Amino acid sequence: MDKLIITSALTGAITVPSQSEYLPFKTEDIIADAVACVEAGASSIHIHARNPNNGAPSSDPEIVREIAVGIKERTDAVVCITTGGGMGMTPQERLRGAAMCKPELASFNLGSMNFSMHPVAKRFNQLGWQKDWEKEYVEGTKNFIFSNTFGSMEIFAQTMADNHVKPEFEAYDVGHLHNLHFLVQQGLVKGPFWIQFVLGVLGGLTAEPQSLMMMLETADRLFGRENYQWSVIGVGYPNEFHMATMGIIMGGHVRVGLEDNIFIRQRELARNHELVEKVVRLANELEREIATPDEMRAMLGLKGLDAVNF
Ligand code: KMH
Ligand code: ZN
Repeated sequence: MDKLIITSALTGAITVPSQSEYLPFKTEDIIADAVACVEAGASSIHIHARNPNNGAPSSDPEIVREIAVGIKERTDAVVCITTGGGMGMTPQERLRGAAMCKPELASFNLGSMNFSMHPVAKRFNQLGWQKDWEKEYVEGTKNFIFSNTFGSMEIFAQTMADNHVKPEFEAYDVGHLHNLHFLVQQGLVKGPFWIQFVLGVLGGLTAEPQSLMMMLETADRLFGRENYQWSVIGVGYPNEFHMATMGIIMGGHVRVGLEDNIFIRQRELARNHELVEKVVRLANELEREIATPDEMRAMLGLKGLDAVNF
């Protein structure tokens, strides 16, 4: 098996500060978490911008750039910039950071879907919210459609190609793989593909072994096993570590981070680097070696840090 690529998704746009005191949202805290995760064994860092004053998700490309620069100054990690953004952002807003920074990787979401975390609101309506924007934001996800139409996917594909950014394809359901197949047929994207299976979102496929197997069988049939590499996210706890274990034993790769899960074990909040350390421990036990950033670059054919614009 190839060495294991571990991606750390530090903050995202779904987890809110009330959920965890460890969620980084100040630019320097996001960078510090990235450094700690790379030291722990992550070779790739998935970034979103946050308003450094109140922690709200932001699409400000200058903040994205500051984060990317800070990570590059202190690590040799592969930076993957989100184009998924957060609730209420247009596709054009979501693309700004990646278009400006021209990173080695950017996320490319493969279809529209419900994407909700509204059940979380109940707990904080009792406990109280830390930030004034959180209640409306979290409750608002009940009616949120994460929009990735064929029209916007065409723009994402074109923008990434123009800026020499390799897409990290985010597939939340089996139909998303068929959407990717359609984009291939249209000549909008070509392999070999780097696919992230995102399992456990409320609105997408569950984080169960059967779901992952169905995704893999479909991807094998559509693209051929030799034409893609995959990583898996289990959203929530213990999903993150169940899916990580499957990624480790099946020759896939793994993403963890507070964007997707806030717990290191039952009822115990995690720091970002602790999630990476736990995956490294699992991989050690299962005798799978960990990839360095440069080994990841070689495996995925990435353009290298010299070719980014940050
Ligand atoms: N928040 C994750 C479930 C993106 O940034 O483009 C998916 C994600 C999407 O990371
Ligand atoms: Zn993300």
